[in-house]
Amino acid sequence: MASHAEDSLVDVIVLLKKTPSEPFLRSLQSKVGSFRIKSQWTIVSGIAASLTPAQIRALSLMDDVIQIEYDAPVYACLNTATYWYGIQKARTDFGLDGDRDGSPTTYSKDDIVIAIIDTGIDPNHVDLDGGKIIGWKDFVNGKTTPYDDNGHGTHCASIATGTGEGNSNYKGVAPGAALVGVKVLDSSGSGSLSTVTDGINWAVTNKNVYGIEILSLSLGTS
Ligand SMILES: [Ca+2]
Ligand SMILES: [Ca+2]
Ligand SMILES: [Ca+2]
Repeated sequence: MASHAEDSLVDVIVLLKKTPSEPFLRSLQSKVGSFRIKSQWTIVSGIAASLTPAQIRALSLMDDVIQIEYDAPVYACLNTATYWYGIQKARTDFGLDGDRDGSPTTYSKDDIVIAIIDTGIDPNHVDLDGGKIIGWKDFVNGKTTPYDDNGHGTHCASIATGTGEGNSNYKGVAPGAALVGVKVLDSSGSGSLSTVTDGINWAVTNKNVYGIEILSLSLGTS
Protein backbone atom coordinates (compact mmCIF):
# COMPACT_ATOMS: atom_id res chain seq x y z
CA MET A 1 0.00 0.00 0.00
CA ALA A 2 1.12 3.55 -0.62
CA SER A 3 2.39 5.49 2.37
CA HIS A 4 -0.15 7.25 4.53
CA ALA A 5 0.30 9.53 7.51
CA GLU A 6 0.15 7.45 10.68
CA ASP A 7 -2.93 9.29 11.93
CA SER A 8 -4.82 9.08 8.62
CA LEU A 9 -7.73 6.73 8.02
CA VAL A 10 -7.67 4.52 4.96
CA ASP A 11 -10.82 2.97 3.49
CA VAL A 12 -10.16 -0.71 2.95
CA ILE A 13 -11.85 -4.05 2.38
CA VAL A 14 -10.71 -6.80 4.74
CA LEU A 15 -11.31 -10.38 3.64
CA LEU A 16 -11.60 -12.74 6.60
CA LYS A 17 -11.35 -16.47 7.10
CA LYS A 18 -14.61 -16.53 9.06
CA THR A 19 -18.01 -14.90 8.70
CA PRO A 20 -17.79 -11.45 10.32
CA SER A 21 -19.96 -12.11 13.39
CA GLU A 22 -20.18 -9.46 16.10
CA PRO A 23 -18.00 -11.41 18.59
CA PHE A 24 -15.38 -12.03 15.90
CA LEU A 25 -15.29 -8.34 14.94
CA ARG A 26 -15.09 -7.33 18.60
CA SER A 27 -12.16 -9.68 19.09
CA LEU A 28 -10.34 -8.13 16.11
CA GLN A 29 -10.94 -4.65 17.53
CA SER A 30 -9.73 -5.70 20.95
CA LYS A 31 -6.43 -6.68 19.32
CA VAL A 32 -5.81 -3.70 17.02
CA GLY A 33 -7.95 -0.94 18.55
CA SER A 34 -11.48 0.07 17.64
CA PHE A 35 -12.26 1.08 14.07
CA ARG A 36 -15.29 2.10 12.08
CA ILE A 37 -16.95 -0.74 10.19
CA LYS A 38 -18.80 0.62 7.16
CA SER A 39 -20.19 -2.65 5.82
CA GLN A 40 -20.19 -6.32 6.60
CA TRP A 41 -21.31 -9.01 4.20
CA THR A 42 -22.60 -12.54 4.11
CA ILE A 43 -21.91 -13.45 0.47
CA VAL A 44 -18.20 -13.05 1.14
CA SER A 45 -16.54 -13.15 4.55
CA GLY A 46 -15.42 -9.59 4.67
CA ILE A 47 -15.92 -6.05 5.88
CA ALA A 48 -15.37 -2.52 4.67
CA ALA A 49 -13.65 -0.41 7.31
CA SER A 50 -11.67 2.77 7.91
CA LEU A 51 -8.31 1.86 9.43
CA THR A 52 -5.11 3.61 10.44
CA PRO A 53 -1.89 2.38 8.81
CA ALA A 54 -0.89 0.76 12.13
CA GLN A 55 -4.19 -1.14 12.26
CA ILE A 56 -3.72 -2.31 8.68
CA ARG A 57 -0.26 -3.62 9.52
CA ALA A 58 -1.50 -5.34 12.66
CA LEU A 59 -4.51 -6.95 10.97
CA SER A 60 -2.46 -8.10 7.99
CA LEU A 61 -0.36 -10.23 10.35
CA MET A 62 -3.34 -12.01 11.87
CA ASP A 63 -4.23 -15.55 10.91
CA ASP A 64 -7.91 -14.67 10.59
CA VAL A 65 -7.22 -12.11 7.87
CA ILE A 66 -6.82 -13.32 4.29
CA GLN A 67 -6.28 -10.03 2.52
CA ILE A 68 -6.60 -6.26 2.89
CA GLU A 69 -7.15 -4.10 -0.16
CA TYR A 70 -8.11 -0.54 -0.96
CA ASP A 71 -11.80 0.20 -1.24
CA ALA A 72 -11.23 1.19 -4.87
CA PRO A 73 -13.41 3.54 -6.89
CA VAL A 74 -15.81 1.90 -9.36
CA TYR A 75 -17.35 3.50 -12.43
CA ALA A 76 -20.24 2.81 -14.74
CA CYS A 77 -19.06 1.19 -17.96
CA LEU A 78 -19.93 3.00 -21.12
CA ASN A 79 -19.78 -0.22 -23.03
CA THR A 80 -22.46 -2.67 -22.05
CA ALA A 81 -20.81 -5.81 -23.41
CA THR A 82 -20.53 -7.63 -20.08
CA TYR A 83 -24.16 -7.11 -19.60
CA TRP A 84 -25.18 -9.19 -22.56
CA TYR A 85 -23.78 -12.35 -21.05
CA GLY A 86 -26.48 -12.36 -18.44
CA ILE A 87 -29.16 -11.55 -20.93
CA GLN A 88 -28.11 -14.16 -23.43
CA LYS A 89 -28.03 -16.63 -20.58
CA ALA A 90 -31.50 -15.52 -19.53
CA ARG A 91 -32.79 -16.16 -23.00
CA THR A 92 -31.12 -19.56 -23.18
CA ASP A 93 -31.94 -20.70 -19.68
CA PHE A 94 -35.41 -19.35 -19.30
CA GLY A 95 -36.63 -18.98 -22.86
CA LEU A 96 -38.67 -16.43 -24.70
CA ASP A 97 -39.23 -12.99 -23.39
CA GLY A 98 -38.80 -13.14 -19.63
CA ASP A 99 -42.49 -13.50 -18.82
CA ARG A 100 -43.02 -16.52 -16.65
CA ASP A 101 -46.14 -15.72 -14.69
CA GLY A 102 -48.39 -15.97 -17.77
CA SER A 103 -49.09 -12.26 -18.11
CA PRO A 104 -46.59 -10.56 -20.45
CA THR A 105 -47.68 -7.02 -19.55
CA THR A 106 -47.74 -7.34 -15.77
CA TYR A 107 -44.76 -8.08 -13.60
CA SER A 108 -44.12 -10.19 -10.54
CA LYS A 109 -41.42 -12.16 -8.78
CA ASP A 110 -42.57 -15.19 -10.78
CA ASP A 111 -41.31 -13.53 -13.96
CA ILE A 112 -37.61 -13.52 -14.74
CA VAL A 113 -36.32 -10.79 -12.46
CA ILE A 114 -33.10 -8.92 -13.20
CA ALA A 115 -31.42 -6.86 -10.49
CA ILE A 116 -29.74 -3.85 -12.10
CA ILE A 117 -26.83 -2.90 -9.82
CA ASP A 118 -26.04 0.54 -11.14
CA THR A 119 -27.06 4.22 -10.96
CA GLY A 120 -30.77 3.46 -10.47
CA ILE A 121 -33.73 3.03 -12.81
CA ASP A 122 -36.13 5.71 -14.06
CA PRO A 123 -39.61 4.34 -13.22
CA ASN A 124 -41.26 6.79 -15.64
CA HIS A 125 -39.37 5.64 -18.72
CA VAL A 126 -42.02 4.59 -21.26
CA ASP A 127 -40.36 1.18 -21.75
CA LEU A 128 -39.90 0.48 -18.05
CA ASP A 129 -43.05 1.82 -16.40
CA GLY A 130 -46.26 -0.07 -15.65
CA GLY A 131 -44.98 -1.85 -12.58
CA LYS A 132 -41.90 -3.44 -14.14
CA ILE A 133 -39.70 -2.34 -11.24
CA ILE A 134 -40.80 -4.65 -8.43
CA GLY A 135 -38.04 -3.88 -5.92
CA TRP A 136 -35.67 -1.08 -5.02
CA LYS A 137 -32.72 -0.41 -2.74
CA ASP A 138 -30.66 2.78 -2.65
CA PHE A 139 -27.17 2.52 -1.11
CA VAL A 140 -26.22 6.05 -2.21
CA ASN A 141 -28.94 8.40 -1.02
CA GLY A 142 -31.25 6.08 0.92
CA LYS A 143 -34.36 7.00 -1.08
CA THR A 144 -37.23 4.56 -0.85
CA THR A 145 -38.63 4.85 -4.39
CA PRO A 146 -36.87 4.26 -7.72
CA TYR A 147 -35.07 7.03 -9.65
CA ASP A 148 -31.97 7.43 -11.77
CA ASP A 149 -30.00 10.67 -11.48
CA ASN A 150 -27.45 9.55 -14.08
CA GLY A 151 -29.19 7.49 -16.78
CA HIS A 152 -26.75 4.60 -17.09
CA GLY A 153 -28.83 2.14 -15.09
CA THR A 154 -31.96 3.06 -17.04
CA HIS A 155 -30.04 2.49 -20.28
CA CYS A 156 -28.93 -0.96 -19.13
CA ALA A 157 -32.43 -1.83 -17.88
CA SER A 158 -33.92 -0.83 -21.26
CA ILE A 159 -31.51 -2.98 -23.23
CA ALA A 160 -32.43 -5.90 -21.00
CA THR A 161 -36.14 -5.56 -20.51
CA GLY A 162 -37.51 -2.51 -22.38
CA THR A 163 -40.98 -3.06 -23.81
CA GLY A 164 -40.19 -1.14 -27.00
CA GLU A 165 -43.18 1.16 -26.65
CA GLY A 166 -40.95 4.21 -27.10
CA ASN A 167 -39.38 2.83 -30.27
CA SER A 168 -39.81 -0.79 -31.33
CA ASN A 169 -36.24 -0.78 -32.67
CA TYR A 170 -35.15 -0.58 -29.06
CA LYS A 171 -37.19 -3.38 -27.62
CA GLY A 172 -35.20 -5.15 -24.90
CA VAL A 173 -34.01 -8.73 -25.06
CA ALA A 174 -36.50 -9.86 -22.40
CA PRO A 175 -39.41 -7.38 -22.46
CA GLY A 176 -41.51 -9.59 -20.18
CA ALA A 177 -38.90 -9.60 -17.42
CA ALA A 178 -39.24 -7.60 -14.22
CA LEU A 179 -36.60 -5.41 -12.59
CA VAL A 180 -35.13 -4.71 -9.20
CA GLY A 181 -33.15 -1.48 -9.00
CA VAL A 182 -30.10 -1.43 -6.72
CA LYS A 183 -28.46 1.98 -6.68
CA VAL A 184 -24.74 1.78 -5.87
CA LEU A 185 -23.37 4.47 -8.21
CA ASP A 186 -23.97 8.20 -7.76
CA SER A 187 -25.16 10.85 -10.22
CA SER A 188 -21.72 10.96 -11.84
CA GLY A 189 -21.73 7.19 -12.34
CA SER A 190 -19.13 6.45 -9.68
CA GLY A 191 -19.02 4.52 -6.43
CA SER A 192 -16.73 2.25 -4.47
CA LEU A 193 -16.01 -1.45 -4.41
CA SER A 194 -17.56 -1.70 -0.96
CA THR A 195 -20.84 -0.06 -2.02
CA VAL A 196 -21.05 -2.32 -5.05
CA THR A 197 -20.50 -5.28 -2.72
CA ASP A 198 -23.28 -3.91 -0.48
CA GLY A 199 -25.53 -4.02 -3.55
CA ILE A 200 -24.60 -7.54 -4.57
CA ASN A 201 -24.93 -8.73 -0.98
CA TRP A 202 -28.42 -7.18 -0.74
CA ALA A 203 -29.56 -8.69 -4.05
CA VAL A 204 -28.36 -12.18 -3.10
CA THR A 205 -29.81 -11.92 0.40
CA ASN A 206 -33.19 -10.80 -1.00
CA LYS A 207 -33.27 -13.00 -4.05
CA ASN A 208 -36.22 -15.05 -2.83
CA VAL A 209 -38.15 -11.96 -1.72
CA TYR A 210 -38.12 -10.56 -5.26
CA GLY A 211 -37.62 -13.75 -7.28
CA ILE A 212 -34.30 -12.49 -8.66
CA GLU A 213 -32.66 -14.79 -11.22
CA ILE A 214 -29.99 -12.50 -12.65
CA LEU A 215 -27.66 -9.77 -11.42
CA SER A 216 -26.62 -7.19 -13.97
CA LEU A 217 -23.43 -5.22 -13.39
CA SER A 218 -22.03 -2.96 -16.07
CA LEU A 219 -19.18 -1.34 -14.21
CA GLY A 220 -15.45 -1.40 -13.83
CA THR A 221 -12.60 -0.11 -11.71
CA SER A 222 -11.03 2.27 -14.22
CA1 LIG B 1 -45.45 -11.24 -16.32
CA1 LIG C 1 -44.82 1.45 -20.81
CA1 LIG D 1 -38.33 -14.88 -10.74
